[in-house]
Order: sequence, then structure tokens, then C-alpha cells
Amino acid sequence: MVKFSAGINKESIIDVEGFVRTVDQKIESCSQHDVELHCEQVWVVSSAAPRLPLLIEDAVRPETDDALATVNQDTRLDNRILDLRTTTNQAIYRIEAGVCKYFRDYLMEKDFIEIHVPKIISAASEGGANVFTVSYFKDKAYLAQSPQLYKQMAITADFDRVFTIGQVFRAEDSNTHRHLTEFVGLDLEMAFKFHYHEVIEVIGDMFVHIFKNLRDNLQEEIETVGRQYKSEPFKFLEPSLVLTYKEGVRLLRDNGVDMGDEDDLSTPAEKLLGRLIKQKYDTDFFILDKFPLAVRPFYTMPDPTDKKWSNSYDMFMRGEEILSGAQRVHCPDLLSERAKEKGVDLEHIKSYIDSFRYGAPPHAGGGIGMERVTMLFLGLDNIRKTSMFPRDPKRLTP
Ligand code: ATP
Ligand code: AMO
Repeated sequence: MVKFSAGINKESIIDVEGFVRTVDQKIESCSQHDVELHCEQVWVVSSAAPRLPLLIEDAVRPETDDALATVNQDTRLDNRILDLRTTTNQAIYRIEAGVCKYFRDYLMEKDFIEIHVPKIISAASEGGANVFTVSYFKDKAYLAQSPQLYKQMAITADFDRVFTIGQVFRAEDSNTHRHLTEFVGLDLEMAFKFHYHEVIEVIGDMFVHIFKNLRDNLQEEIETVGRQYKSEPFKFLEPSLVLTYKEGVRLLRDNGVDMGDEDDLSTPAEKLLGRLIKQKYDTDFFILDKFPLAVRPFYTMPDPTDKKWSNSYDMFMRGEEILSGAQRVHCPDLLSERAKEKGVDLEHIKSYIDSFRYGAPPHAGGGIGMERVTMLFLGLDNIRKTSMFPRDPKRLTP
């Protein structure tokens, strides 16, 4: 039987009959180190090819300076189903499932309902430049860049609190560590009573709920990922830290960054701000409130006291944006005016603008990139590690 077993190709599916014995000796390289399997019979259920494009033991080796010691990213992604068999990847996608589960659990507990909205749409919501066009019988349609317009329309239809989890498409030729052309958006929207800060509070608490549950319920998985990819444990405060955009800019200026109050944050400035906030407040998660109006989409509510600013916010993990959100304009005339100013074609968003003509409550919400949350929670360096079958400008398969 030993001879027969030795001839079975690696990664084949086998059935084994035998018994399990506990052992005293600990085998460090093995994740199951306190038991032994004594085989009596072995059957090959499905044989794997004799030559594998990558070996699991190579793919799970910690990343070192020696590039030969591990498997490079393209080989992994080209042979993704083998790569996904590593203990690290099995753990990453359990953690990612946790991100969605705890997002959903928290919001359902708070009386949000889950909705499903179209992904084939007639108009771009986030500006026209980065939208994929598809032919739709005799017409032209687009792949949704965000569920933005529909989640707001659900609010105007009296569903006071909604969320949706679904694919989001961005035709941006961004070959970076954190941009995909298709990602999973975790979006929510809610009517509020007095102030949009009620919504910031709900979202801040929701992130704390997600982080705590990942930390407490997926400890083993987090440790497994940490054995291959070293990083500092993710730190957060309860309640979450909220600073204004102005305070963030001030902190950057005090540390040598040359920028004006209303300039957009560059990627390096975002990263530096993350490090400065970590030093000062000991948190990897924070919220920046009150962004300059000029850098936000047309549906963002201007600050009623000063039109230079807006009632909008971003949330960050380890110095990278993971959520963008705002109070929305719920007055149809102002909405049309803002859309015109931003060059959005009113004809294409008529039903969206009209939905505010029949009574619409003040509301706010936000959109989260799921893969970014998993990547940054685990301190990983590339979003392709947290997207099971990633789509980027250069990759459309597998
Ligand atoms: P959003 O989620 O709002 O789209 P984002 O981070 O994906 O945010 P932008 O808001 O378009 O993208 O840009 C934010 C930052 O990302 C910018 O400061 C820009 O420097 C950086 N960025 C965007 N695309 C690229 C790129 N192709 N290469 C390098 N940096 C980029
Ligand atoms: P925004 O465009 O900032 O906002 O997107 C929301 C969040 O989605 C993630 N994200 C991405 N993840 C991977 N690859 C990309 N190319 C990519 N682009 C964005 C980020 C980002 O914070 N409608 C608004 C949301 C709202 O206001 O409710 C919107 O889509 O984590």
C-alpha cells in the first residue's frame, strides 16, 4: 500500500479507510500536529495531472527577499484554483466571508433591509469617464459603477434603511495595488432624523462590530494568514475616531506637507495621514468628515453654512480609503443644479431626480470596497490577494 500511495499524484482526491491516533510529538511544519492517520485502504477518487503548474508547499511559503522561494503573483493567478488550496487562501476567503456576514448581521440587527439593484444601467452615477459600455439590443447601456442612484431611490420609496452587496464595475486603467475593474461593493443608505452624524455613528459602530467579530471569531484564520504574510495586528478604537478634513490637513501641514485647505488628498498624503494618526491616537481606523465640496460627486449635500464644504466623509484603514459617503441632496432642484455643474446629463437621470419630487427624507449613506477591507484588516500589500478571481486592466481570466 505504501508503494501504491507513493505513486498517487499530488493533489489527487483520495478516500482513505483507517483510524486516527493521537500522538505526543509535535510536528512544527504541519497544521494538524497532534494526530496521526493509520491507513488500511486507499482509493483514488480523482487523479490530478502528474505535473502541477505550482506546488502548494511553495505557494504557502512566507514571502522573503528571495523571490525564488515563493510563487509569483501571475503564476498564482493564472493557476488560481491550485493557489486557492493553500491554507493561507482558505483562511483569507473565510475572513472575507466574515466581512460580509458581520456587515449584514449588524445592519439587519439595526432594521436595515437587504435590496438587490440593477447592474445594467442607462446612465453613469459617478461621472462618465470610468464606465464600461455594453450593447443593449438596439441601445447602449452601462455596467453600474455603484448602486448609488438605486439605493437612494429605495429611500425615497419609504424603505428607511437599506443595504446591498454586489459587483461594482470601474473602467479605470489603474494598475495599482488597490484598484480592480470589478469589485464587491458593500453599500448602505439610511434616512435620518436630525443630523447626518447619526449615519456616521451607525457606520462607525458597524466597522467596530466587523473588526471585533473578525478578531474574536476568526483568530485561527488570522494567525494562518500571518504566518505567510507578516503584519501588525489591526487596531481600532471604540467609539471610532472622527476628525474633520481640516484637522487632517492641519496634521499633514504640521508634518511638512504643502497643501491647501481644500486640496484633494493624494495617495501618499493619505498614507502619511494614516501613520500620523496611528502615532497620535493608536488606531488603524479613522473617519474624516466634511470634505471640500469640489472633490465630491454631484449628489453630495453642500454644507448649509459654507458651500466650500460638504456633509461628506471618507473612512480609512491603515491610511487607505475603504469607504466614501455623504448626506445626499434630497431637493430635486438643487440636485439638477449640482448635476448640471458637474456635467451630468439630466435626461439620463430623470427618473432618479423625479423620485425626489414626491417627498424624500433627509438621508445619507456610504459605499465600501469589500476586497480593500479584507486586504487592510490583514495588512496585505495587494488587492489581488483578497479577490478570488481578480479583474484588473490586464486580467480577464480565469
Ligand atoms: P475612490 O474609491 O473614491 O474611487 P480611489 O482611491 O479608488 O478612490 P480616486 O478617488 O480616483 O480613487 O483617487 C484617490 C487616489 O488614488 C488619488 O489620490 C490618486 O493618486 C490615486 N490613484 C488613482 N488611480 C491611480 C493610479 N492609476 N495610479 C496611482 N494612483 C492612483
Ligand atoms: P467610491 O467611488 O469612493 O464611492 O467607492 C466606494 C468604495 O469602493 C472602493 N473602491 C474600489 N475598490 C477596488 N477597486 C476600485 N477600482 C475601487 N474604487 C472604489 C473603495 C471606495 O471607498 N457612490 C459612492 C459611495 C457612496 O457615496 O455611498 C461611491 O461609489 O473602498
